[in-house]
Amino acid sequence: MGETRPLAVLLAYEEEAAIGRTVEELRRELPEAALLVVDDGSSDRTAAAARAAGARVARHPFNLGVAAAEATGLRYALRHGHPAVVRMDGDGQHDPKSARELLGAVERGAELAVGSRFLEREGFQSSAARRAGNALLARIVSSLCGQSVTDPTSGLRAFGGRAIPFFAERFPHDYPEPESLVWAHRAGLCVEEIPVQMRPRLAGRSSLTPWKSGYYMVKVTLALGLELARGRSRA
Ligand SMILES: Nc1nc2c(ncn2[C@@H]2O[C@H](COP(=O)(O)OP(=O)(O)OP(=O)(O)O)[C@@H](O)[C@H]2O)c(=O)[nH]1
Ligand SMILES: [Mg+2]
Repeated sequence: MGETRPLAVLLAYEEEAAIGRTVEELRRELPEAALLVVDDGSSDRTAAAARAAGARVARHPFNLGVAAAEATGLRYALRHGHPAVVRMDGDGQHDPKSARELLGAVERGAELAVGSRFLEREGFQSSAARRAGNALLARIVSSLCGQSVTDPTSGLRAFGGRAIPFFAERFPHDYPEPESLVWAHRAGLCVEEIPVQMRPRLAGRSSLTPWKSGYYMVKVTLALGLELARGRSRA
């Protein structure tokens, strides 16, 4: 209790090659934040590398997925009284300066601030196929939320106010980002997109193989379709 610092939560799965440098950069460039690495049951030396670089580590005994790891970070923040949380990738793709901007938006009243690569279209833009998938999801999520959303798959996001207990208690399964925007909107949370630049991963391998990307699109589109049906049945 009594923590006044924001908390940076780094999600990491099999990131032994990148997590050390990511932690070191964050400690240097975002010294105002406390730091937690959530190691989601990695079989490599992710947890040890994060600790060696000076991070506190919460470790899942087996792999539970990004959504559960995000909730672990938010529960930690609630328990320790952190007023704001910024979630970042453990592979160095997210710039600490952008994290600071998202935390600034939370300080000004946003409850969920999402870093968008596509508002100013600068920095690492991902592959053409993934941009196309993102554009499709952006159209669906924008129409469900009645608010323009340009980067619904962004994992660089900050939480404050009611969004911390809300997403500590419930989370969409598998890939939570697009669905969680719809949930936040329905709960009346203040959601804001902020332009950010991302970078290529520092080292290691992407968890998203072409097969998994296909699964991602089908699963998330179906989940958003269910959200649409739920919204209609409530109306
Ligand atoms: N908690 C948790 N984190 C994961 C899991 N899979 C990947 N991650 C982390 O989530 C972040 C994003 O995953 P990436 O594999 O880099 O996916 P991406 O950033 O969309 O893809 P690239 O641009 O190719 O790096 C990274 O920090 C990973 O370590 C998982 O099963 N559980
Ligand atoms: Mg990545």
